[in-house]
Amino acid sequence: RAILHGDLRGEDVIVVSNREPYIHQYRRADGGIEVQRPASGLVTALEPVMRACSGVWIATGSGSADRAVVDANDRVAVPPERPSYQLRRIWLSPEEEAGYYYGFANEGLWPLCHIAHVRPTFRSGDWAHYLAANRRFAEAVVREAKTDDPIVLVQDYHFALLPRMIHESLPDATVITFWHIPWPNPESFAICPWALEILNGLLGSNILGFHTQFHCNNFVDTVDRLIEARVDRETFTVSQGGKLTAVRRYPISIAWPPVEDMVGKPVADCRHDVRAGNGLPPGQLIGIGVDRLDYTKGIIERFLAVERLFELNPQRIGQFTFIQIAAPSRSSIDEYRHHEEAVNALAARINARFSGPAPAILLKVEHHEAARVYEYYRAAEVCFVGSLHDGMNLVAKEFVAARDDERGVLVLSQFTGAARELPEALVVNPYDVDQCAAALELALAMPPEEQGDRMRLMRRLISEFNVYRWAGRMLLDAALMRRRSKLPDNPV
Ligand code: GDG
Repeated sequence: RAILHGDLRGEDVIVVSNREPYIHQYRRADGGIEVQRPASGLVTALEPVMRACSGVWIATGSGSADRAVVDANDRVAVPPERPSYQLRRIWLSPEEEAGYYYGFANEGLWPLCHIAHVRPTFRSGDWAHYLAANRRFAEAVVREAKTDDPIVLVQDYHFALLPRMIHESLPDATVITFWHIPWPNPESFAICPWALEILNGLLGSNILGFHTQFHCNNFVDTVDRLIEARVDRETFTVSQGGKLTAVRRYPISIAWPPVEDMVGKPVADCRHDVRAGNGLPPGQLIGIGVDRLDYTKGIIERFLAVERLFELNPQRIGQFTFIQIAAPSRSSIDEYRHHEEAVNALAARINARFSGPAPAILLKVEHHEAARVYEYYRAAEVCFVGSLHDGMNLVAKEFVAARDDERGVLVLSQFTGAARELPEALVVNPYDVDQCAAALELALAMPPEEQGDRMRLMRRLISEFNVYRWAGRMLLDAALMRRRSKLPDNPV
């Protein structure tokens, strides 16, 4: 955290993401405005960084009361309880949002980059909106920049064209782009009709970051295969028309130590309240899943594994309940609505087969406060992260951070970035229902000493490789580049 305060003091820092960190929802009866923190891994990771270094965060306005709180420049100071940076809102029309966000970003790029066997949909109308929305955010960056060489942190697949646009208007800006989702192999990526535009857009960045080396390799292979650029595999840089982009691995993480509000309630009270609040008996064994309701998260496969657990271990019926927190997400897209129906139907079918005195599966499709999510983490015997494909997955790290009692077992999909850092979890293939069921049983039967050994190793790793280090390493690399570029060309 010191790096962020120290090295960035006086720097002109701008973050751009689609999702805003605070959503002003509605005016309450007492006159105050209800503010929600969205369920988003990107926001979870970047918000503590922005609190530490201040600056401006540009994002799409999304709450019904968002317009009511901004000044004439569409800015509001946040966090609401202790303002330390500016949130600058961009207003998109329903058509722009449908084309740029739901259409190209979430029906095109999201399935293109995740191997979850959902076919991407590409429409030229969506692409036109994507291009226009990127242009609008680029204009906002130029307006918000206080100097001609700001540091701009561009976030995610919504803004693949933005780095090049910023570079054209502010050639001295340092653009650090972070791609929060996987990058597929060149054959998969090449089906996108605008693959070249996207690659050229991203290569406007000075630094392009991914969670894993595997995604960096895939990106560099894609560039090598599809466009005219010089790729240096020793230094992992791409140069195109005199512009150099460093492709680097920066595994994202969470704040450490965890925020006091999240872990302040004693584990015993969390255990009691979660069981009592859900009508479960005091000694009930609990498994927990926490995800946006998204087909890449493997919720269906997880439920099938729970069903198999009961088939193979009938003594667990009525003794074990799997609680799935599923935050509604992108529900105006057909694929997501169908997925929600399938998840509901499967939970009902398994409950009809296997509920004893307590249900087999408790599916909670609603947004929960972050402190409530942590209460569930602290109450559970096992946390099951079953993503079919995931850039990193912060739920895995949050569960570990929540367990200062050094108890609880993490079952973790091998297709998450997190599995590369947390080998002490029970690492599974989420498509292998039998293996996942066996891992669940192993977790439920694991002796406390072994739980403690595994948990301590994972906690040590996350405490060291926390989100401040993620941001700090990127910004240090950027600072080094800036210093180098300011040296005279011929210092003789
Ligand atoms: C993308 C990449 C990458 C979930 N439900 C609720 C809630 N959450 C919070 C979790 C966690 C976050 O949302 C989800 O983070 P993930 O990392 O699991 O997933 P994505 O949103 O898909 O994030 C992912 C991430 O970006 C960061 O780079 O790790 O691979 O896909 O923090 O706790 N939070 C609240 N209520 C909920 O109901 N408050």
